Amino acid sequence: MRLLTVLLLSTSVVAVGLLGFGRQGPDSGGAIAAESDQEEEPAVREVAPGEYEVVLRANTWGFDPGEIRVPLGSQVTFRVTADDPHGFGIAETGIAIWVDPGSETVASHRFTEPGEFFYYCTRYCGSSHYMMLGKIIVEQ
Ligand SMILES: [Cu+2]
Repeated sequence: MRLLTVLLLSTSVVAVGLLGFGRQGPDSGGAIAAESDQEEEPAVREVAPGEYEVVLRANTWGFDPGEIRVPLGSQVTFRVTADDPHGFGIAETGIAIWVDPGSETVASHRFTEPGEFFYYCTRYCGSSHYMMLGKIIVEQ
């Protein structure tokens, strides 16, 4: 009986850990998934001084756009949609989200270091999953 309890408890811990996977850390602006009927075309636009919005689409196997340029210090909000189940992550920012077809997932980050930051799929999606890469260039 005691062994069974230990097994059940450890299984629960693993399950909670798995449920948490794919969500992002608290300092990245939160992730919100919302149903969306209309998909906007991929774009990068300045919505206010120093604030950018990226409409990003994940597909098999790539991202559109595949390259984004923003000035140093920009607050960037990523609105991510997908044609198939995919993910979106940027290691240096703590952003690691999952994206499902038919919904939009939003994550935000302020880029305070210049350089190149790669984004990638965070959810195994098939043989070319590891090819799903894009690049953000933060210009000084
Ligand atoms: Cu993938």
